[in-house]
Amino acid sequence: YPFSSPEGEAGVQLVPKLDTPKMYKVILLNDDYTPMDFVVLVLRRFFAKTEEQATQIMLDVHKKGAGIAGVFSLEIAEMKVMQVNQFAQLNQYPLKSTLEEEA
Ligand code: NFA
Repeated sequence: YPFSSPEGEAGVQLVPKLDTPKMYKVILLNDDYTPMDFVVLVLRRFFAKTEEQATQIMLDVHKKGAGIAGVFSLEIAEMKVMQVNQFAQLNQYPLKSTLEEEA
């Protein structure tokens, strides 16, 4: 549609946009009880981080209270949050992750 705007009066969408899908951050939250090694394991297992990457992210979460484990489409991000929270609960640790829409 080289000569027409995709939006009509009042910004109503006239042409379906093949948009870049929104991306979502999976945020890891700090707590006082989950062992550091367990957090590193989670980052390696569910976010494909190297030992070095996982350690850096874990320490960041530990010091700042929260940190980004990865950025994904909504469907994948929701699955990661479920997997992390379930795995932590199974191991009786309070570790939690949440979703946040990317800016
Ligand atoms: N704060 C936890 C501890 O001192 C480690 C931790 C890091 C927990 C990142 C959760 C997330 N054992």
